[in-house]
Amino acid sequence: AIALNQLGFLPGAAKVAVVPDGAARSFAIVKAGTDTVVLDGALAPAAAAPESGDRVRLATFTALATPGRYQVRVAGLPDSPPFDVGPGVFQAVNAASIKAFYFNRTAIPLEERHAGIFKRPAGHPDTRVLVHASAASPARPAGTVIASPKGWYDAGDYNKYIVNSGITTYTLLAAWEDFPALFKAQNLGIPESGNALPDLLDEALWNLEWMLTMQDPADGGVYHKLTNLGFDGMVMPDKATQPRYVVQKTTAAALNFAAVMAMASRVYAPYEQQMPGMAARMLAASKAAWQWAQAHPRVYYQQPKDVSTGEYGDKDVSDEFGWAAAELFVTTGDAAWYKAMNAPALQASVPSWAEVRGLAWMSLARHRDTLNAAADKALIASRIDTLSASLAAGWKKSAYGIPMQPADYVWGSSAVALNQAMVLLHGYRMTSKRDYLDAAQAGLDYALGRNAVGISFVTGFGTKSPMHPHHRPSEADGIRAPVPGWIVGGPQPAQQDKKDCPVPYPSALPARSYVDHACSYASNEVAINWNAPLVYVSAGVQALTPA
Ligand code: G3I
Ligand code: 9MR
Repeated sequence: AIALNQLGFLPGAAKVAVVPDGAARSFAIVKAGTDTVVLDGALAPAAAAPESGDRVRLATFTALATPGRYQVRVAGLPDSPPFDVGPGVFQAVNAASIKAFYFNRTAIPLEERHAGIFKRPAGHPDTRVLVHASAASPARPAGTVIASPKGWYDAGDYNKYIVNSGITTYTLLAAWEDFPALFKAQNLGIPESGNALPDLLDEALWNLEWMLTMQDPADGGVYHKLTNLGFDGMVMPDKATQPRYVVQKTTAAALNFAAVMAMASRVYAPYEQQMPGMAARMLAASKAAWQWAQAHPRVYYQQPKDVSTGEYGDKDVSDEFGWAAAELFVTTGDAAWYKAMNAPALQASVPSWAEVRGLAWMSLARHRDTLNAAADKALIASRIDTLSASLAAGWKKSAYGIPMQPADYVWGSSAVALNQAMVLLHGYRMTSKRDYLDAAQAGLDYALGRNAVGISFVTGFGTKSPMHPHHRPSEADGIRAPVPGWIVGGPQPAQQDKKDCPVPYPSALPARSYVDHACSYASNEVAINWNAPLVYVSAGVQALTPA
C-alpha cells in the first residue's frame, strides 16, 4: 500500500509518499474521494529498503500547497489514506501528545471535565513510600516512610524512574524554550488551564515536583526509581496497590536530576510570583545532586534481587556529567560549569534515555546568542551541524526517504525517529539548511504513517493507528479506544516479549517487527520519553516551516 503521513502536511512543507515498486512510473494527487486530479508527477527510481525487505519509489508532491483534503493515486494500487494540507494539521496531535502526560498522572483523579470518557479515580498517592534496603542511609534506614507524590507513570507500567524522567522533562522544557509562542496559545483542558503558566509548563511541573521529592535532603543523592517490587497486572491504577519503594541512589539519577533542575530553574524563574522560591530551590537542588555525583562518580544501578521492574541501567555516565554541567552553565553563566562539561571531549549524538550528550549541545545551541565568552560557539555550531549532516546523509540514501537506518530499529524506535528529527530541527535553526528541515519532516512523517507497516504510531491519530497499546489504563478501562495521544515504541526485531505474546510477530525484519497487541511491551508499549519528542517535533515543524 501507499504509505504517507496520515495527518497531512503544512502548505510549505516537503511532501512525500512511499509507493511499492510495480509497473507504474507516475502518480497523481486527487481531491479526496474524487477523480479530480490536482497535480501529477513521476515516481522516483525504485530503491531497496533492507530494513523492510521491499523495493519502493518516492512520490514527491511538495508543490501541492493549496489547503484541502487529498489522496495519492497510483495505477494498480489502492488510493493512499486521505490527508490534509493546511496550516493546522499538527495542532491537534501536538496538544494530544501533551495531554497524554496528564492522562498518566499519578495521585490525582482524572475528572470528566478534563479527561472525558477516560476519567478515572486517582492512582498511587505515593504519600507512604518505603526506603528499600538498597537505598538505606543513616538518616533514612530501610523501611523509613517518605512521601514522594505526583509525577507521571513512566509508560504502560505504574512506576516512576528518575533517569527516564530526565530526558522526558528536558524535552518538554526544550519545546517551551524553542517554540514558546505556540504553547502560550494552547489550552489543553487540564486542571491548571487558565492559570498564569502555559499548560505545557503546568504539566511539566507536575513531574518536577515529584522529582524534587526523590532527593535525599541529607546528602543530595537521588533515588533511581520509585517502584513496586514487581510489575502490576493489567489493572486500573487505583486497583494497583502493591507497596512502593524508593530504590538505590545512583550517579545517573543524580546527574539527570541535576540537569533537569538546572534547566527548570531558568524556565520557571519568570513565574516567581506564582511559585515563590521555586526557581532558587531547583537550582540549589541541582547543585546538591551534582555534588553528590562528584563524590559518587561511578554508582551504577544494580537491580536488587527482590526487584524486577524497569532498570534504566547505564554504565557510562560521562554524557550525564556533560549534560548536567552544560545546563548549570546555561542557567548560571558560571564559566566553571563550561569547563566541567569538558566540551572538546563531548561529542553530540541522537539522544535517548541512556545517551544524553546531545541534550547538552542542543541547550548550548538554543542559548548560544546569550552565552558568555567561556563557551566555544564555533564548536557548538559544528557539533550540531555535523550530527545533522550525518542524519541528512542517511535520509538521502534511505529508500523510504527517512533518516532512520536499519540499526535504528531498537526498543522505542519511534522515538529514535523523533529524536533524530529534534536534532535536525536544531540543525535547521542554526544553519537554515533546508535539507535539515525536510529530513526532520520525514522523521515526523515516519511516525505518522510513512513506514513499512503503514500505521500512524500515535493512538487516536491517522486512518490506522494502534488500538491495543501495552498501556495498563488503555487495556483495563473497558473503553474500546486506547487513551489518545500516545506514540507506541514501534517496530524492532529483538522481540523480547515473544514469550509473553499469544500472537506471532508478522515479520522479523526491523521495520516490520511490530504487533498491535497489548502483549507486546517490546513494540507496542507507550512511554513518556517517546511522547516528549513527539511534542517537540510536532511543535517544531509548525513553528519553523516557512509558509
Ligand atoms: O544497547 C544495546 C545495543 O548495543 C544493541 O545493539 C541492541 C540490540 O537489540 O540492544 C541495546 O540495548 C537495548 C536497550 O534497551 C537500549 O536501547 C536492549 O536490548 C533493550 O532490551 C533495552 O530496552 C529497554 C527496555 O526498557 C528493557 O529494559 C528500553 O530501552 C526502555 O525504553 C524500556 O523501558 C521500559 C522500562 O524499563 C519500564 N517502563 C516501560 C519502559 C518502556 O518499555
Ligand atoms: O509491563 C511491563 C512493561 O511495562 C515493561 O516495559 C516490560 C519490560 O521491562 O515488562 C513488562 O512486564 C512484563 C514482564 O517483563 C515479563 N512478564 C510479563 C510482563 C507484561 O505483562
